[in-house]
Amino acid sequence: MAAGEVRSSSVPDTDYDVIVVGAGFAGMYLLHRLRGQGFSVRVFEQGSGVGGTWYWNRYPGARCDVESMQYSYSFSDELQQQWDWSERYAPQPEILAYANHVADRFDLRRDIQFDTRVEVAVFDEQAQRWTVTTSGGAVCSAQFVVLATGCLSNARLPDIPGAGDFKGAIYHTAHWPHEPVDFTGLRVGVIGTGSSAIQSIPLIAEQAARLTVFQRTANFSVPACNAPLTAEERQWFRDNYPEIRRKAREEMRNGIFTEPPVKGAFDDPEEARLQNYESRWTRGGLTFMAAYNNLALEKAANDTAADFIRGKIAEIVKDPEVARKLQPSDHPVGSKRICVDTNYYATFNRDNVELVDLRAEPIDRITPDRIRAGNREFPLDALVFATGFDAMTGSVAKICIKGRADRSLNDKWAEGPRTYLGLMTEGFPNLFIITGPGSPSVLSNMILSIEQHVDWITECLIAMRARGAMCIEATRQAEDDWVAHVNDVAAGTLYPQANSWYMGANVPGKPRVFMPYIGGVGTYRQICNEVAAKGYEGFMLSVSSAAERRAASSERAAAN
Ligand code: N01
Repeated sequence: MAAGEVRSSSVPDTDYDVIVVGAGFAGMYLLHRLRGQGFSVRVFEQGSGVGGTWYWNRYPGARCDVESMQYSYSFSDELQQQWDWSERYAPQPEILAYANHVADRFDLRRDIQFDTRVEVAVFDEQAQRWTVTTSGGAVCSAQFVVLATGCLSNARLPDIPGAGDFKGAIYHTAHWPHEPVDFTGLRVGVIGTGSSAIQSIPLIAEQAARLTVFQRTANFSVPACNAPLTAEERQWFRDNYPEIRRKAREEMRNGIFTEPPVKGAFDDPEEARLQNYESRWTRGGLTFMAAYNNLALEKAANDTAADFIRGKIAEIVKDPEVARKLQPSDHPVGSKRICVDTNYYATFNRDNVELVDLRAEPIDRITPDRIRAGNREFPLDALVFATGFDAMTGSVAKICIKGRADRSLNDKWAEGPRTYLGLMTEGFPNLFIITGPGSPSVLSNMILSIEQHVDWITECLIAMRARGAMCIEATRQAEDDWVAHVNDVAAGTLYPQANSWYMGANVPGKPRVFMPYIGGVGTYRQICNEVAAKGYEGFMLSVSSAAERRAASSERAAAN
């Protein structure tokens, strides 16, 4: 059956309590929690294995930018005590091995159907259930659907003239082959200089005969300072996990346990400020931005951090003209996700690497064997698109989702995503989103935010079952208020000043809305908990009579 074709009247092949879309870290934990509470659950996953983003993003150098001792599940103490991370930032194969270990350890695979996309989900107002159609043509019904589709899972290929004509090897960082790619002796082009490019460029440069990097926007990157984890370091985390996890959940804005900033950039004299930046730089990682508490709020404060990084680039890169091109100048540091690298800037000192500034020399065309940019020709054997994602909404938009009155979610979100708490959207009852727009999601340690959403949704379903409630739906008012709050909080920061994927600015035609909630994971958790404690304030819960429920159930049984 074609994508988008709706078969809501079809007889479902199977009924479930919950259908989960995606078997990344969110879908896996949700399955574990819900199954433990006696709900019948089916997970559909388009890949052939678990792991979501870590299943697809296999490019050279792929690593998480949150330290592995923290970018890991906390729900099982045995798991966090027993799993041995080898490095401060584990490489992609190890994170994928961890996902597979979790799937085996908690016996998840028996309820996951791989190689299967959810194409259509339609809410049946009479039955108060979702009818879901998969790429295999199966039709299932469920009381609840949960979109665990990931925020960075819909890879983007830019519309560059002639891209389809290229006859050499073509790769996208987010759809990397499962077998190793050998660039030895090849002339390679990389388009893009975001996190994926910044991680892969140093490794590709070591293999390729010649590497040309096509940069449209220079990005801020700080060193990862990655290293093997010692047994003592691992043990320190293990001994202190209860407090580390608690602080990360409740006290850190981004869900990453670190020394929190206690003052603003101008509370230190210049010398002390530079020392502070230096010590953050040599420690490495995303927590560079936690040097001061006003870096995301005040441009002048932000400039001090941005100047520090620009200075580092000038120190590292030998050719001053190349260094100048690599120095970001069009956005505050951190307003696009800061990158974390190993030897990125130093790679441009290599004789076999060239940087092309697309602002000065735009790509004119891709031909069968080269890129033409400015008035120059760059012959290539292989081309790597490190061009990112249609973030946060892209994977949801690929599913034909119809809520009340046959209204499509894509229509509702045409001017930008609207949610209540990033968890639900009005008019689409019993449809949950994990780490959806309007929640901290991509501004946080994703696994921490995933666990929070999964726990909240699970508790909600348990509460509904206890009350005999069939349906939960965000009210229009609660959604309007939340969207206004999300926008207000973002407007008080420097984030909206960048043309970032947070804003949808990387996808031509996508509405410019700051999508994640920037109020911090602690505040957000508190709000979600209070909403639940007040009987799911801002949501409508409807209780069908027992007779109605029995009738619906016997109708379904007869149809099966
Ligand atoms: O994607 P991006 P990414 N012509 O969107 C350029 C997470 N992640 O895959 O900035 C030329 O950041 C585009 O240029 P511009 C992390 O959250 C995490 O690298 O739009 N260039 C940009 O340079 C990250 O933020 C990890 O002007 C074009 C690049 O392509 C997010 O994923 C690792 C172009 C895209 O950069 C996305 O990262 C990897 C065009 N037509 C990813 N279109 C870690 O955990 C786009 N570009 C470490």
